[in-house]
Amino acid sequence: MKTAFITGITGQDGSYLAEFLRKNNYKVVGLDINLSAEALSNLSDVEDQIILIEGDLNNNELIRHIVSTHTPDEIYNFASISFVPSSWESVNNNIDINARAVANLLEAIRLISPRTRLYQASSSEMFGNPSVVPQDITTPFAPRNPYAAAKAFAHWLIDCYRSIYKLYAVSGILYNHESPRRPQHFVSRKITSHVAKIKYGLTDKLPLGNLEAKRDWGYAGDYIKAMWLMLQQDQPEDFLIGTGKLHTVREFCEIAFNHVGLEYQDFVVQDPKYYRQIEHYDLTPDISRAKEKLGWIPEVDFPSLVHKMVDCDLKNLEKSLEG
Ligand code: F7E
Repeated sequence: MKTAFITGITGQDGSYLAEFLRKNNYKVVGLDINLSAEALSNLSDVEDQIILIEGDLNNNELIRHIVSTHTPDEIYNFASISFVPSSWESVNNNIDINARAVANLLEAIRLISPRTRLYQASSSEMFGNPSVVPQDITTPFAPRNPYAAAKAFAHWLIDCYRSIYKLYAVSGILYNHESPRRPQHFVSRKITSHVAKIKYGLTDKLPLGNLEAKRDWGYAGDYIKAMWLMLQQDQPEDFLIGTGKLHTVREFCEIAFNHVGLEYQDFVVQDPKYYRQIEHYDLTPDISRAKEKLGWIPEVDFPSLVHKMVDCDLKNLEKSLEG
């Protein structure tokens, strides 16, 4: 039985991966800063099958203790401050969690368990507003916010440890990946949760920022398989993971509202508060390497993703209204 250690286990990616690894007979150890009942809701199907530890990824002593106690075969580092606009309000926190903690994790592996394989959650945000479309593994990074800058630091550190210490450490450069478990401040879930509330008459407005902003949105449940595959290769390598297709926020709204028989134009209002200082329009990857080397392809297409999220928000709301 293999052992995996997942940081940020209660989040969207952590919880889907925990379910996937349990199905594949892994022993799963998970860390999160908050293990309240609400925070654990994503893990309800596997909570009693995993070892949960409440703590901070920046607690170096704790991380070393976990690595030496469990000597995991695989570590997946998802713990992160991931909302881009707020990275300007907490620059030091961003550096602590998204950069410094990765250094601590790498040192723990190097000193205690060098055979442990590490997956680091890198981000398409590291490319900034790229002139090369689609991006590939040779596209230069040009971070445009503290989140992306900290992620780029961690990304290069992984690269250094891989080449100097020969650790099996890799970064997945992931594009936006969504699901019913996405927190509601991200635009995808903000839209689908509002569609459900509007359908049930609980609100009649959805305030949004730039409707022409484009993203490459995929399904998180697909992407965790790519992460796992990245740790099962003969040689450690980084990969870009996305769908290769761009859609606007406007298209997202159109599909989500149409799914419940409504028109987005009747409810969406534009609020300057949600505009970004710098917007990226062309973030989409060339996924041919992932297809060829990992045998990975995204299975859920864009309309199905939006429908899945709306359906789940409708169901949850029905349940809470009944209760
Ligand atoms: O914004 C536009 C906004 O906040 C998507 C994180 O996982 O993916 C995510 O970062 C787009 C942007 O995600 C609203 O301007 C319009 O263009 O859902 P988001 P993100 O910033 O792309 C990357 C890959 C990560 O690594 C991050 O950790 O939607 N937009 N109106 C809006 N966005 C929000 N949040 N709210 C709006 O009202």
